[in-house]
Amino acid sequence: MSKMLHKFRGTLVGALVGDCLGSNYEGVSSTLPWGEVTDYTLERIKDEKEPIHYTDDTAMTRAICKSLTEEKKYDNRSMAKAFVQEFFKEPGRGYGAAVGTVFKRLRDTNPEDVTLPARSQFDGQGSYGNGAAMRISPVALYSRSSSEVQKNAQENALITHAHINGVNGAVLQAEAVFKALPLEPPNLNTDKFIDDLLEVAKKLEEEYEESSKEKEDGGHISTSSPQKKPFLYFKKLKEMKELLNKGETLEPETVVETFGNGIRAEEAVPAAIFSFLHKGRESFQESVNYAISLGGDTDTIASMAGAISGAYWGVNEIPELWKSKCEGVEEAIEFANKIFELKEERKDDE
Ligand code: F2R
Ligand code: MG
Ligand code: MG
Ligand code: MG
Repeated sequence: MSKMLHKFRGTLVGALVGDCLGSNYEGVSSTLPWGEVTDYTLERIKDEKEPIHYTDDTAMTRAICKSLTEEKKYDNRSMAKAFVQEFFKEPGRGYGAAVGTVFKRLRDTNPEDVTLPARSQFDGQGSYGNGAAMRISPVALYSRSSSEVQKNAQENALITHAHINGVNGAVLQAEAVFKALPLEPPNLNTDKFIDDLLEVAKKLEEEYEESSKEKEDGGHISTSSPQKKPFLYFKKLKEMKELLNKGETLEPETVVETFGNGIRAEEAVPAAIFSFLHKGRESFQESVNYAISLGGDTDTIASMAGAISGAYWGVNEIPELWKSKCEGVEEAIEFANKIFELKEERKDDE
């Protein structure tokens, strides 16, 4: 099997197992002892008779995979349709409280512009939830360049999340997966990885500040809300670089104090990238267990850390136990195969 196919499978299976295992703890208010997490993920699940179910994180990731592989191209209308279909087929997968309204409006009004329902949420602010970031890994697999990753991730996020922090979180998560794909473990240059993401964050947040100024002068802007904390992701990534260079195992409490662990994209995305850079350089398993130990939005943080770590390590480095216990692994592998083929075909168009 080609090394890259191994990594494509690692990305989607990594996102899936992170979601399934993390969902056991979603919403716990504090960090979790390491022993509690590893006892669950490495021992207690051995006794599970039923598959461990995936949640909305995976349901939406599957919808993106379906749209890409059916259309054989990135198409935002088709993405919106796939989200709506997936949601109404299984609305009980633990979706965010507000996003269902977006799907209902998309279904009932079929707007020409599929970003319209999301833009009216939260008094026109849009959602800053992590729901756009949590599903974005297939977009990173499909896209051929950083600029394509950014464009597709942004468009995709805007279907449900109009708040700039929800959108930029999705772009940064997609970029993290995209940048992990070509790396050869176990030699991870964390400074270089963060520097590349810092560059992306700086560009995104500078563009936003510029367009906000233009908006004040009557110009157009794609997201609806003001950035209350300018250069938020850029600053968090800078702090991440400093923390990582301390060269010691960081207590989850310190990490949560720095980045947060909640449902906001601005918390969950940095927490996931950090879990990969801090523990994912050791193994896939450590990365996901560490992400869960942060507490809070554990399924989503572990799913995003799992996607990046899976892109880095490849599917064979994901514990067999996890692959055997989680619902939907076979299908994730099939989607990875198809997106890999699609990308190979698109090489001819370059
Ligand atoms: N929903 C959950 N977990 C809750 C419990 C689930 C339980 N296990 C069950 O089965 O019932 N998890 C999932 O939701 C997160 C992704 O959410 P998404 O897609 O971003 O949704 P939404 O509704 O857009 O945003 C989430 C909430 O954030 C608050 N919020 C967002 N923007 C806001 C704004 N501008 N102002 C004020 N509040 C805002 C709202 O409370 C939203 O409902 C993932 O964790 C996924 O696993
Ligand atoms: Mg979930
Ligand atoms: Mg969650
Ligand atoms: Mg072709």
